Amino acid sequence: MRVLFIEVDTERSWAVASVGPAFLASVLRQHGHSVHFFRMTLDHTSNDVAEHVRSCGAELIGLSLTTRQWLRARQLAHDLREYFEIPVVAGGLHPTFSADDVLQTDGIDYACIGEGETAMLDLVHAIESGGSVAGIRNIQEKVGERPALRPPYSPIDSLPFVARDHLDEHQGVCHMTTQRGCPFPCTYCGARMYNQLYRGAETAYGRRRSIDNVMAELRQLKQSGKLSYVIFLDDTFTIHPTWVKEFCSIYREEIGAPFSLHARVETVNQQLLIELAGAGCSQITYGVESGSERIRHEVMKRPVTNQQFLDVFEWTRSAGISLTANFMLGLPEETPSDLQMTYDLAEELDVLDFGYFVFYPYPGTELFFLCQSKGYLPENYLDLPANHRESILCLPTLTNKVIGEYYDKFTNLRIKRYRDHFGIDIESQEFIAAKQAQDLAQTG
Ligand code: B12
Ligand code: SF4
Repeated sequence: MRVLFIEVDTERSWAVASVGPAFLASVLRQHGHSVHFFRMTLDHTSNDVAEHVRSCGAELIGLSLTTRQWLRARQLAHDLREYFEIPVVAGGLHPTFSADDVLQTDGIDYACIGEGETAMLDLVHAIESGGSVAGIRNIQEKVGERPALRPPYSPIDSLPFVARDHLDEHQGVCHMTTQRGCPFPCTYCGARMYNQLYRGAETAYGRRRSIDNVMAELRQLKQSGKLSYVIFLDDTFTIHPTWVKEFCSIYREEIGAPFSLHARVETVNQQLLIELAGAGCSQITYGVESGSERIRHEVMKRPVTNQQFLDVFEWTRSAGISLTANFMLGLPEETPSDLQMTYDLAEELDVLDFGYFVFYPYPGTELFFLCQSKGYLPENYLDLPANHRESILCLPTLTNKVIGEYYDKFTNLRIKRYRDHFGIDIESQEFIAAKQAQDLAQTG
């Protein structure tokens, strides 16, 4: 069967493309299906996408969706249905946790809940053979019950390497994932909700590829001459210190290309950072999120102190690794004085590269349910665009005006940092916004 995955862009600079379809594509190809990819950039209209659907002869369309992609994807699915009767399946974080809403849209026929590799294969076989889709685990139909879930894919090493033609990779910058799942309980995080989804399944959702398997993929990339930098997209690369140490020593010997990763301060120590730096780690992104220990501990379930951030940032710098820090503004129960603490911590951490985002309650997360139960979440939340600068919430402790003021303070801090470090004046807010998004797209 000819399957087309469409990536729906919502910002110019998020340019990696979803990793999920890149896994699905390689599994489908292994089974003889032909898989195509189309990126709907901000300049494309639904008509342009329809042209592509026609020219590639798609028989099934796959959409991979985070919540931010939902509004544009909903319109696209609706428009495509005006032209074709080609079945459309939506998967990814958003359909997983909002399947009923997603399936109410004209033009979306199926939602995939959770992991999609074998579910998509079964769906393709059913459609191709004219068989019934009912009863395919993980696939929810428009009308019908929530499907049973198959256990998380195991062993994870038996998955084929990702189809790299689905990723936007240039000049030898390659994206890698070495694991699925993150064990931490952060209440704002969409990713950790997979652990909840699969609670009680016969295989735990958290799985890490073996070092041999990851190295085999890296060697293949190196041999093809297409490897100059590796971006590890894993949620928290550093959760298994023994794995990481062993990986570092093999990577250093055999690959040696610089790489970046995401970590949590609780999962690193000075020695591990030195080993990572020795293997080529050139950049680490840490989520700081809030400078208020009350908000971090009580609202976000991140029991870490500000001093831990200061120590780890110092160790990271002294290991020679550059830092990116991410902050959130506008959390439930946050007050202006909490926001001030976040700003103060950002100043104290003295990071050149940082991202700052207004909190958005992703469906399925603990904070989503909290916002809903406390009446902070408007009923039409799925019709409201997620925006980095404004909250969709009605918070009793913060107004959008105050959140916006702090957002601007962060922007100004960024301008000041650039002026201090590079001696250049980057006054334009557009430049800052574009740089911020671009950096995050590079680092995930
Ligand atoms: C890598 C990454 C990125 C990359 C690539 C994006 C991508 N979509 O893959 C980049 C850097 C571009 C990125 C950007 C952003 N990201 Co991001 N990102 C991730 C991260 C860390 C890993 C994704 C990944 O590789 N997963 C591995 C694959 C294999 O898993 P998967 O995507 O879930 O796919 C499986 C199933 O869902 C299913 N499936 C997926 N798609 C489809 C499609 C079909 C048709 C089917 C049948 C099945 C199916 O099958 C797949 C294989 O089993 C996740 C965290 C996470 N662990 O999910 C956050 C995450 C997806 N990002 C998130 C966010 C918020 C963003 C940003 C908005 C960041 C921001 N600062 O605000 C931007 C904008 C992205 C956008 N377009 O909306 C949130 C999304 C929450 C939500 N509910 O929407 C997450 C969950 C992080 C979090 N902690 O909450 N991100
Ligand atoms: S550490 Fe990161 S990926 Fe893990 S649960 Fe917390 S926010 Fe999510």
